[in-house]
Amino acid sequence: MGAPSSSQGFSTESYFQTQRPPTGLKEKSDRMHGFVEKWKAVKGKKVVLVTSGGTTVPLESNTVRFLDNFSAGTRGATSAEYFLSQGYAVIFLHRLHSLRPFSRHYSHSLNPFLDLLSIVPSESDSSSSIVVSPEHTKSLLPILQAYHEAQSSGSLLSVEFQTVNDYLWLLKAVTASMASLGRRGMFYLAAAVSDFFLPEEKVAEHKIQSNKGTLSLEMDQVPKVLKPLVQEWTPEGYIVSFKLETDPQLLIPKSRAALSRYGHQLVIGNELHRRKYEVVFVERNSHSSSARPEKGSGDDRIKGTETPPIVEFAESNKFDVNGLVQKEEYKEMWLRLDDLKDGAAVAGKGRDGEVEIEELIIKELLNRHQRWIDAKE
Ligand code: 9Z3
Repeated sequence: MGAPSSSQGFSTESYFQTQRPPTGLKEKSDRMHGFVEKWKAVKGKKVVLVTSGGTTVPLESNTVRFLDNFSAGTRGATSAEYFLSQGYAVIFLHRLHSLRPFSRHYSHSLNPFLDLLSIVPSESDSSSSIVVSPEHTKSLLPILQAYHEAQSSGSLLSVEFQTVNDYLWLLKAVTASMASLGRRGMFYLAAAVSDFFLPEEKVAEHKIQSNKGTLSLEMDQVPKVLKPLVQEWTPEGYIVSFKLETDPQLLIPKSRAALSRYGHQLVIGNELHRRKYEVVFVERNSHSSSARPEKGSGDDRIKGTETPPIVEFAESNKFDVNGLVQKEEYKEMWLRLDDLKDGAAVAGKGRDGEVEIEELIIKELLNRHQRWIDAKE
C-alpha cells in the first residue's frame, strides 16, 4: 500500500503500514514485555507507563538537522519518582538524554554533581578519598535511598526514544504488552509529541544543501494514535493524556475536545509558562454518557496530601426551561501550588524541599486509578 497524499493524512493503520519500525524495536519491546509479565504475576501490583520528553522529526535520513520541542522531560521524570514512591512499577519511555528519575535532581545546569563532592586527603599516603559534602548529604540521602530501592526491586524500566517514529512504534508495542494488565495498567502520556512529521519518502537522504536558498517543508500530520490506543489497543487501561497550550483560553475547550474525541478517562491541561505550578484535571462527569464510564468519581477531594494545594472545582451548571439544573458533561479541577511567586520558577523538591506539583498530581491519580480498578470488581 502506498502512502496517502498529504490531504488525506495518515490514519494510524496506514502510518504503521508505510513507516518503517526503528532499529532496536524488538529488543526494547521484549524488555518492556518482560517487565510487564514480571509485575503482572505480583498480585495487585499496578504498572504505569510514563512517557516523557520531546520527540524529534529528522529532516534528513543521515540526520544533521531535526525539528524538536522545548520539553526537558521534567514532568515525566518527576512523576515517575512519585509513582515509584506509591508502589507502582514504572516503565519510563523517554527521550534520549532527557531528564531521568533521581538523576534529574543533579542536572549539570541546575545542580552539577561535582559541586556536591569534597576531596579528603589521606594523612598517610598520597591517596585521597571523595565524600559528599555534609551540607548536601541531607538532601541527597532520600534520593539515593529511593534510587537504590528502585534498582534493587527492579521496579523501574527506562527505555529511550528519539524521533516521533520511534515513539509511535514503541508506544504501540508497550501498549500491546500492557493491555494484558487490564485495569491495573495506567498510561501517563506526558511526552511532548510532535503533531507533524515527514514521511519516509519525503525525507532527504543526505544533508540538505543551503545553496538553493530558502527551504520549504510540507509536513504531514502525525496520526492521532490516542484513539486506537483507547478504543482498541488497551480498552481497559486507565489513560491520562496531557494537553499543552500557550493560550490559556484554549486549555479547557481543547482538553474537553480531546476527551470527547478519544473517550479516555482524564486530560491534564497545562499552560506552557505555568505548568510547574498549576494544572487542570478535565474529566467527564460520571453521570454523562461516555465510551468508558467512570464509576464513583464524584468525590475528588485530595486525600493524604501533606501540603494542601489550592484546589478549585468548577462544574458549571446549565438550567433547563423549567429552571432545573442540568449538569454539564465535563468537570474541571485545578491543582495549584500555593507558593506562587510572581511566576518565578519553583525549584524541585530534592534541592530545597519545595513541594512539586507532580506529587499532587500523582496522589490524585492514585485515587482515580483505584476507583477505576474497583469499579470492575
Ligand atoms: C505536557 O503537556 C507536559 O506536561 C509538558 C511537560 C510537555 C508541558 P516539561 O518536560 O514539560 O516538564 O518541561 N505533555 C503533553 C504535550 C502534548 O504533546 N500534548 C498533545 C497536545 O497538546 C496531546 S497528546 O496536543
